[in-house]
Amino acid sequence: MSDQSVKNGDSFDGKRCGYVAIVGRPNVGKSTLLNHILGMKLSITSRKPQTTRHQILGVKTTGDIQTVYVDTPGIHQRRSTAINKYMNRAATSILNDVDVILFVVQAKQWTEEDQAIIGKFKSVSCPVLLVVNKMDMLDNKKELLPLIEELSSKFEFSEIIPASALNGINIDVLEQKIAPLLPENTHFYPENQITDRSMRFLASEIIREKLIRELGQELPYTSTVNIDKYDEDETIVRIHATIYVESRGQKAIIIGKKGARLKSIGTKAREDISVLVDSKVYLNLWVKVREGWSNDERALRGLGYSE
Ligand SMILES: Nc1nc2c(ncn2[C@@H]2O[C@H](COP(=O)(O)OP(=O)(O)OP(=O)(O)O)[C@@H](O)[C@H]2O)c(=O)[nH]1
Ligand SMILES: [Mg+2]
Repeated sequence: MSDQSVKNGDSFDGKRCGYVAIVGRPNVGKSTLLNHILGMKLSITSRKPQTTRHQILGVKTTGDIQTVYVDTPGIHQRRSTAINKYMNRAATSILNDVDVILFVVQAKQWTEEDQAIIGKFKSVSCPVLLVVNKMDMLDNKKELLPLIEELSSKFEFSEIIPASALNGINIDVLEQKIAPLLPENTHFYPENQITDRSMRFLASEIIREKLIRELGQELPYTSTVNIDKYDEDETIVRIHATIYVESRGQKAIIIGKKGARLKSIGTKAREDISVLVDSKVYLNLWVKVREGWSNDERALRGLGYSE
């Protein structure tokens, strides 16, 4: 990524542009943070850990400053199935390729997984900013100073910023700290471009979000969504999508009594996709069983999990 930052002259007319990785363990609020910064729902979020599965770029251009955020899957230490490995790789592979790292943690919930991620920063040369998220959950604001002191002993962070991604607390401060750390550069993306991902991809993510939210703990972790067909004309976007699960039991759970669950997932997904594409949407959803896909490298690639 940084090879794009090669100077092509002496002056960039005050323009800055660079990559900012958003990393951390699952469920700390990385995607919520990106969405708040962009002022739109680009990256899916949920109460369930390991919601984000792929890197996703969110581009924000304000005057001379263009910041290219990279939301990543939560780095975890769970059982090492192929999909878990894929997600960890998607998160850690970019650490040496960005200009700034935002390390997101949850206030007062430092874990071994956080500690393990710190280990990965030893070999990076760019600044690491610590975002202590979910500050709104602290009972007493007096807890803040000792907390920051404790966290500052863990690594040489360039900044420690207490924030709430959900309520937008201190996010403007965070953005102000990032801007001067970006290299002088021409902008990589047109001013109005928000992501590198296709509508097709974003639609599949929205369906996955509704699945996660609708099923909560019941959701088989091993489910994924494939867009089989995506057609648009002036009046409507038509999408045919398949939810893949690993057993007939999982399929029955998702479909629900008389198809009620699948219908609800479909309705909610259609509403969100419609906002995103700014058009009427027809969504046809299927559920299919594909045994062992989450631990099968070839099946994973077929379902879009490729680097
Ligand atoms: N109270 C509170 N909740 C938050 C805050 N930020 C995020 N959350 C909630 O935390 C949960 C996880 O948020 P996500 O943004 O999906 O977390 P993530 O780090 O992207 O998670 P993965 O993609 O699974 O790694 C959601 O239920 C969010 O609403 C915050 O500042 N305060
Ligand atoms: Mg996420």
